[in-house]
Amino acid sequence: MLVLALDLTSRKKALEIVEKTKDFIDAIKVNYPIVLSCGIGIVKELSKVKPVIADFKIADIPYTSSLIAEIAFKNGANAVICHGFVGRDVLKEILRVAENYDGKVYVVTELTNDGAKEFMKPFARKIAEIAKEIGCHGLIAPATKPERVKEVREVAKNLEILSPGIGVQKGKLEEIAKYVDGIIVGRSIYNADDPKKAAREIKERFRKAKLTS
Ligand code: BMP
Repeated sequence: MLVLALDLTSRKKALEIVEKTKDFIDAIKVNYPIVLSCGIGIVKELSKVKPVIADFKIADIPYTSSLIAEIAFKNGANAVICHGFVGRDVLKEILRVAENYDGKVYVVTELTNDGAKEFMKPFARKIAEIAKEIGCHGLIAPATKPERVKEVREVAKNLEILSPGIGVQKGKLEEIAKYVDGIIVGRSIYNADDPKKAAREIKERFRKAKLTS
């Protein structure tokens, strides 16, 4: 699975990129840049082309988190991404909303950036355990830290794992492929001279890496 991280602020450019890459991507991940620039309506628009993962990294009290999830699903998102460090009451509330829409909930265990080791790393394993225990659908784990993805896979068992950080952030696709179900890629695709070719090549690299791992 190749998820396109569509962190663009222009609706026109975003739709162009999706049109060019749609044969090679399996889902579109939207984050604050596109939704704050183009409005929540962009989710419905994109969902007509591919399933949309609303990456709002929800991290609030249960009530507010449930409102955010509700807005995402009501507007056509297939899945939401939330932070795990907020604890199980928040995750359960988001799951409750997701069930009403047959939607999925992905939980971030630890971010790809270096600074994540300061606070997130010590809790990543526990977050994965809780997400699994309460029935979340998947986890987001960092391609920049293959040993962390390996550990998350051990805990997650059959839970879906999506991994961002390939390309500009120098994540190690070949090393993480065997542990993950999908990769999330943004700039290496939408900033490429030929986004279609870039998406095709990354998808092929991932497929090969999975086959040989
Ligand atoms: P890029 O391939 O351009 O680096 O984009 C990565 C995408 O994945 C961005 O949307 C970013 O917000 C997201 N992401 C990440 O990079 N690291 C994480 O740990 C979690 C993310 O969701």
